[in-house]
Amino acid sequence: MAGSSPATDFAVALLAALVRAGVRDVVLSPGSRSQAIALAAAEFEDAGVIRLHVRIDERVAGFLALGIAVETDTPVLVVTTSGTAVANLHPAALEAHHSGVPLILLTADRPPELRGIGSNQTTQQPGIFGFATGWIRDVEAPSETGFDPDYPDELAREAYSAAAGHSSTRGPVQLNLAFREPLSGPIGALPPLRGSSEPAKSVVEAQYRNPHEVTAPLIASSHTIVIAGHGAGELAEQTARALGAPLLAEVSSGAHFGPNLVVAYRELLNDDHFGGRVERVIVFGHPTLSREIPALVQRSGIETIVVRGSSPIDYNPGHAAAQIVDSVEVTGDPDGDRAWLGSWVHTSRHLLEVRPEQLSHEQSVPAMALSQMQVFRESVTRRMLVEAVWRVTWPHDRLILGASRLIREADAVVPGKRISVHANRGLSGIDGTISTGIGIALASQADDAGAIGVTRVLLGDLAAFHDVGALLFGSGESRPLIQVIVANDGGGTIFDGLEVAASARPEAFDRVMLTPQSVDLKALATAYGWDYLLVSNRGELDESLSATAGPTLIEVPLPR
Ligand SMILES: Cc1ncc(C[n+]2csc(CCOP(=O)(O)OP(=O)(O)O)c2C)c(N)n1
Ligand SMILES: [Mg+2]
Repeated sequence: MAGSSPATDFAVALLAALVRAGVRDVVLSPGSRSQAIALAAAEFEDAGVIRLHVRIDERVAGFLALGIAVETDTPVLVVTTSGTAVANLHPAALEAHHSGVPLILLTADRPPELRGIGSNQTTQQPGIFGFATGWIRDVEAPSETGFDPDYPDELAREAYSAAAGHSSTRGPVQLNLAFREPLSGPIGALPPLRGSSEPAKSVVEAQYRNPHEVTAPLIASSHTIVIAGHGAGELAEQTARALGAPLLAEVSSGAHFGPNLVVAYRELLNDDHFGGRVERVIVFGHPTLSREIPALVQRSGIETIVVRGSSPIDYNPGHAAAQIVDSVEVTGDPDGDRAWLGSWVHTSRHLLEVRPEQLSHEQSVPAMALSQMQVFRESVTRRMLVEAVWRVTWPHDRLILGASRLIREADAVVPGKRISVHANRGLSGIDGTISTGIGIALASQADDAGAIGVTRVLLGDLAAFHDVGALLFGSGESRPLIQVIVANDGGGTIFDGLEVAASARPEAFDRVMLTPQSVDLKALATAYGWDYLLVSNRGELDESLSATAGPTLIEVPLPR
C-alpha cells in the first residue's frame, strides 16, 4: 500500500474491512488522534462506498448514529477522538444497549506507553461504557512492522457480528484504537471494498445460527390479550390476529394497527368486565407507557408469557412471568371466541368517541354550527396536535416521539395506522431526540431507501432545548425533509401530573422540576439556518404540517 504512515495504512484497511462486513453509514466528530480513520472515511465517501455524516458534538453524533441504525437495522460506525469526546457517546450507547440498536463505537486512543502518565487528553477508554458495550477490543497501535493482512477483516467481522447480535444481544460495541505518531500519511488506492454485487453483510450473517431458541406453543383461547411495547414490531399484531386476541399496542411499538387494536386499553384494563377477566397475557417488546400493564402482569392468577426481543433485559415486572421465550407458535381456531375480541375492540372505539375530558369545543356543539373560520381559529390542544401529526403521517414518512406527555397523549388516542413510529424508550431520556430524528430522516431519505417522505419529530420544549446542538448542519451535510414540532408549554409539565405537584411548595416545584425556560425559538431556528413556523390555531397547524420544505422548526405554544 502506498501510505507512509502505519496509522493510515491500518485505518484504510480496517475501514475497508468494516465496509466488507456490512457498514454503510459512518458518523464522525473531528479530532487529532482519530485523523487516520477520519481522513480514510473522507476518501471512502468520495469513492461512494459509505455515507459519511460529520457532527462536531459527539453526543449528537451518537444519537444521530442511533437513528440511522434504527432505520437501516444495520450497525453504524461512530468515530471519535480521545478523552471527553468518548464520554459524550455514553447517553446514546446506553439507549442503544437498552433497546438493542447496533453501533460500533470506534474510539481513538493513545498507545499504552502514553496512558497513565498524565498525557494530555488521555483517560481510561477501554470499557468506559461499562455494561453498555457487550464486546470491546483495545487494539494495539499500528507499527512499522505492519499487520497480518487478515487481521482487519477478523476485527471488523467480530465487531460487526457482536453489534448485530449474531451470538449474543444486539447493541453497541467498542473498538478502542491506539495510534502513534505520525497520526496520518498519504492515502493510496483504496483496497477492494466489495467482493461481489452481494452486500458484504451476508458473509457475516450466514455464519449465525442460534441453537438454543425456545418456542412456546400457544393455543388460541379466550381471555387472552397481546401486549406490544417498545420494539415489539409487526409480529405482535400477527400473533394477536392468529390468537383472535385483543391487541394492546403502544403507539411506538410498531404494532399499533390492525383489526384487533384496542386504543383505550388503560380504561379497559381498569374495568372488571375487561381487565378483570384476563387470564393469559402475551407480551412483545418493552411496555413503558402505562402503569396498568405492569400491574396486570403482577396480578395473581394471570399467566404471562414474555417473548424476548432485542432488549438485553427481559420484561418481567415483579418476576411474575410464567415463561420467557424466544418465539411463539399459535395453534387453534382464532374465531373460537369472537365475543371476547369484539367486546374489547368495540368498547375501545366507543370510549374514544365519547371520552368527555377530551371533548374539544368543536365536538361539543354540532359541527355544522361552527363556521369554517371558527374551526380554523380553534386553539390547539395536545390531543388535536397528536391527532393532526398522526393524520398527516403515511408509510413513506417517519414519526419520532419525544419522551414525556405527548407520547402518552398519542398512545391514548391515535387510531391504528401502519406507519413507522420511533421513540427512544430504551431509557426514555429526553436527550438526543432531535439527533435521533435527523438520523432516521437521513437514512430513510437516502438515495437507495425508496420513496422519500417527511420525518416529523414531535417533542416537548425541554427535550427540544436539551438537543439544540442537533440543529447544526455543517457545510456539505445533507439537510433532510424534517419538521421538528415543539410543543412549548413552559417546562416539564409532565411533572404536574405527579403527586409532588400538590405536595411541594409551588415556587420550589417550578424552580427545580417544572424548570420553564424562555428561549426565542424563532431566533434559534434562524441562527441554525432552519425555517420557522409559529402555530397558534388549528388552521395554522394543519397548514404547517403539510408544508414540506427543508429542515423546519414548528413551534406550537400550549397551555400548561
Ligand atoms: C436525559 C433526561 N433528563 C431528565 C429526564 C427527566 N424528565 C422526564 S420528562 C422531563 C420533562 C420534559 O419536558 P418537556 O420536554 O417540555 O415535555 P412535557 O413534560 O412538557 O410534555 C424530564 C426532565 C429524562 N427523562 N431524561
Ligand atoms: Mg414542556
